[in-house]
Amino acid sequence: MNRALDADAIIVGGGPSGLMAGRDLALKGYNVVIVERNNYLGGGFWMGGYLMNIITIRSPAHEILKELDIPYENYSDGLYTASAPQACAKLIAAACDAGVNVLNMTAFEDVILKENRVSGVVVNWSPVYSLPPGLSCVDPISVEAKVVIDASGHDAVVVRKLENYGLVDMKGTGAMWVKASEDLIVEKTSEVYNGLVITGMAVSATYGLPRMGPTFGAMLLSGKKCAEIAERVIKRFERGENSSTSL
Ligand code: 48F
Repeated sequence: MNRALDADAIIVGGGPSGLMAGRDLALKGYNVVIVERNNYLGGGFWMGGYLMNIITIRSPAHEILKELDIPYENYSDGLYTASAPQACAKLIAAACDAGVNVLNMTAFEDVILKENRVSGVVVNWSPVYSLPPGLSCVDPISVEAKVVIDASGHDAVVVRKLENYGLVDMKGTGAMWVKASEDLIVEKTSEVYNGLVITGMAVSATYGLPRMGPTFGAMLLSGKKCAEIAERVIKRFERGENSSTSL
């Protein structure tokens, strides 16, 4: 908990994109905290589509499978398959081995906004939200960081908060088109508001990109790109510079 209160990066959501981003940032030496509302990490990475245990990965994301020592098979030209539980378990282990801190059973509730910059998050213990009103008067806590990452999947909870405040325009995910969606998610992974970087399906929900189904290469590639962008945001913060980025 103490390390969580001194974070360089706070990642909301411990699915594949958040784990990938966290692992790469932690390997660079940053203090990373993943805030996850469930008691387990992995998000939608534990299963392929329609209750299948196989996930698909398109080239060039299979290079990340190699990097994480995840076994895979070549299904057809440029298309690879892997065991979902094995891939998910290995990615979680890689993030933890790299030094990522995890606050599980912890739900994102709000952002800290200072001088038009997302400067941290307000979180609470997840079960508080299911308690009867008379028992639920538990105040949340706020945790500051040099960068906040929205990796909360389709819900894009951090971006949605900024939309509620009238600060960004969130489009919501569009209809299915797997290939276009994968490429666009990686391309649009970015700092959408000063101090806030988005990755994974949160990118799709923010920009109105097509849905994609049980294919995960873009989640891993987006997480990697997110870590690079987040590092630039951290360095900018440490230099005392601000930015006026917005959607
Ligand atoms: O949904 P999730 O796996 O997001 P992702 O990393 O990957 C998407 C794929 O799994 C799949 C897909 C691609 O084929 O479409 O769905 O973009 O992981 C999101 C994580 O965020 C957590 C949630 O429990 C999950 O583990 N999360 C969502 N809302 C909150 C949250 C919240 N308010 N506070 C904390 N964690």
